[in-house]
Amino acid sequence: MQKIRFPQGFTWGVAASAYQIEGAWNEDGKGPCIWDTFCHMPGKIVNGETGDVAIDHYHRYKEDVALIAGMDLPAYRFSIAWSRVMPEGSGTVNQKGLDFYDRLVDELLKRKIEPYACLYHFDLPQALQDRGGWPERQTAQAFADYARIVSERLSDRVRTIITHNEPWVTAAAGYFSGEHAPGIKDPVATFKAMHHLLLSHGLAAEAIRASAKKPVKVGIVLNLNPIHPLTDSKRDRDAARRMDTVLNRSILEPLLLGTTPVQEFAIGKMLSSSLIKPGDMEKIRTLDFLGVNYYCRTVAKFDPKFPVVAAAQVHPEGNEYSGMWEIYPEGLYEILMRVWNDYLRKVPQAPILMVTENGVPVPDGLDFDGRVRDERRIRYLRNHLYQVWRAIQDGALVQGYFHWSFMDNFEWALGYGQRFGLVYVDFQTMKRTVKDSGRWFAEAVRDNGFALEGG
Ligand code: IFM
Repeated sequence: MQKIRFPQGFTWGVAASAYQIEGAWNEDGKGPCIWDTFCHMPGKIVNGETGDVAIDHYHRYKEDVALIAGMDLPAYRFSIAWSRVMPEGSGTVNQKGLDFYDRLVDELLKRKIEPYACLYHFDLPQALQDRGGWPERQTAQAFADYARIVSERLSDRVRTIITHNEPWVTAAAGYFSGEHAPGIKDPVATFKAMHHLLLSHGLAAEAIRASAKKPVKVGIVLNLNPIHPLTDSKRDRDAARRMDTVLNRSILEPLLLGTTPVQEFAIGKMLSSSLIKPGDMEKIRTLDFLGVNYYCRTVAKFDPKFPVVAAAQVHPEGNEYSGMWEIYPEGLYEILMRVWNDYLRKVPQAPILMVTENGVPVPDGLDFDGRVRDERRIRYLRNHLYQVWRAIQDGALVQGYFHWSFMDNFEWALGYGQRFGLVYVDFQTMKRTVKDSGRWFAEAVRDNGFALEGG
């Protein structure tokens, strides 16, 4: 039986985000965010569900931190709700909102859990959306002001501050497909939003570093997928290449190389001269930490119906799927190697590279004895962690892995139906139960590895 071990000092953790777990949507001075508005609109979310209460983490954070500690997990990635800290998105600071994150960080540190704080996980203050949202350049400046306020309060204790979680999803799902808040479907707005999200990263990084009380690593977390053509035809290969440009290169290149491939598309060419101001690209190219969120690959075929990319995602028969996506562990190896070889190896000071999300929705339930036997998630974990380990063996300096998610929670437009947690949550009583996968993961963390057999 071969046992694999991760390098010494490898960071193990779990991840979550504010809107998906906190609840308390209008408590202690919090202002509304775009997800509050979106969920309250009929027909947007499965079963009309909302994050109003979510899993009540705002009131139960001590219990939740105790659970993380009980599983001996050394790191926790959480996000801060901008509209809790600044109800209007700019201007007045809500001390009670900041106090919550202060208490959360103290509780984590008390239990020797390293906090990784993310400033933005899809939840723009509604007041800023009312002024145009991410397609407006001023939102990037507002974000930098907010980043400074958080940094002034938390940087004496938080050593890694992440500006954005999945800016590509913020732009594409929020402004292109409209599946996410604010529910807009406009390719021009999407391109603008994408640039301002990246710019806001650069401006925030500057603000954080200038205000930090102690050295802090500033990073970003990206959703990256390998894109595979459905067939070997030139049309499908070109379609996959275009999708790769939009999905992966248009984010990686500005952040790591200071260039952008958006001019490869007519709309990008048309917009970029007015959108990208002198100095923007230099500001964007700044990273101490790069997180990769990996869930699946994308299989693409030529389809002229789709604007911009003329490519569509397909789901070939015979592959393995979860409630949301294809399960394809090898893709994690592929994307890590690509990020390492094509980008990080080429930059003079490579940022720290970690997997910051990876997980699977499984329709878990409590068995008669109160246990959750989620074997499918254990298999998923084993197979994906093996690919992380392989990437490390092949030279990619991957320094950590955070599982998504710690607890079952609100899965955006899909509501509470998709359970991603290592911890089962009864959404009526809010009782938390560590699943079998949670125990398996805790054991792997304690051992810094696991036996390959049984995968
Ligand atoms: O739940 C989300 C998370 O908010 C961002 N990354 C993907 C997860 C699963 O969809």
